[in-house]
Amino acid sequence: MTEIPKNHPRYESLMAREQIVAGVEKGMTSRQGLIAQGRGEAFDYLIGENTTEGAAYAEAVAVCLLLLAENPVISVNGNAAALAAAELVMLSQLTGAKLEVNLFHRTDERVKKIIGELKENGADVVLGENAEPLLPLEHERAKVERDGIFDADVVFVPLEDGDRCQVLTDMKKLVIAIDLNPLSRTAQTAHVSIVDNLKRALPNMIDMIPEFRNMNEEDLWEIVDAYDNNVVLMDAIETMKENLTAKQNEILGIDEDSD
Ligand code: PTJ
Repeated sequence: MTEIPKNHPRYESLMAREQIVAGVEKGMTSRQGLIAQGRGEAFDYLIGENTTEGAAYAEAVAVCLLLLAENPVISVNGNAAALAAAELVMLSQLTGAKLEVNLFHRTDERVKKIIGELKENGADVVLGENAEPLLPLEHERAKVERDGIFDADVVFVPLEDGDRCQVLTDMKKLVIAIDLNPLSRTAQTAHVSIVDNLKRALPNMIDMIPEFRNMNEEDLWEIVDAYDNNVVLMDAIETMKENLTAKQNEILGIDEDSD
C-alpha cells in the first residue's frame, strides 16, 4: 500500500484508491472495479466531493425506506466491500437488512472472500453463496438467493451497473442506489438515487438512523411519499453545471460576484 500523507490535498480520494487496489489484491474486487472507481472519482470531482443537500435528502429517504421495509436486503459487490465493509455491516444491523453478495464478474472465490470480509467486520450471516439464476438477466447478476434479493421488498444497491436495477423495479421492488453518476441507467431507474460517494453516504445514513428509528410508520411513509427522485437527479446535474461554470469563470478571471 502506498503511504499517503494525511495533509495531501487529495488524501480521501487517494485512500479510496488504495482500498480498491487492496480489494483487488485480496481477491474481493474485480479488476474492472478499478475502472468503476475511476469513473466515480471523475463524477465526485464534478459534484465537488461533498454531500449535496439533494444527496442528504435522498440518504434520509433511503433510511426511512430501509426502516419501513419488511424484508430489506443490501446487495454487496466487490467495490462496496473494499470501500466500506464495516459500514455496510453496521447499516444492516441497525436497519435489520440482510446482506447479500451479488456480483457482475462473479466467481465463487470472490463471493467467499467478500462474505469473509463482511464477517470479519461483524456480520453474522451473509447470503450469496447459494444463489440461483432467478432474475431475468443473461449474466451473473441474475444469481440471487430466494430468501434474499429475490424475496426482498426493498433492495439497496451501492454501486450498480444498470440492468439489474431495471429488473428489480420491474419485479415491483423498491430500489435504493448509490451512484455518483446521475446520468447512469441505475440512477435514472432507481426509486431513490443517492448521488454521493459511497464512503460519505453510508456514514451519513448510519448517523441519521436515530432521528428516524422511533418515528411511526405513517410519518415515515409521509417522508417517502413526498420524495421525487427526478428533483434529486436534476439537483445533482445542476450542481455539476454550477461547479463547471465556477471553474470556467475562475480560469477566465471572471468575478462571479460583480455585476
Ligand atoms: O464486483 P462486481 O463483479 O459486481 O463488479 C462491480 C463493478 C462496480 C465493477 C460493476 O458493477 C461495474 O462495472 O459497475 P459500473 O458499470 O462501472 O458502474 C459503477 C457506477 O458506480 C458508476 O456509475 C460510477 O460512477 C459509480 N461509482 C464508482 N465508485 C463510486 C461510485 N458511486 C459512488 N461512490 C463510489 N465510490
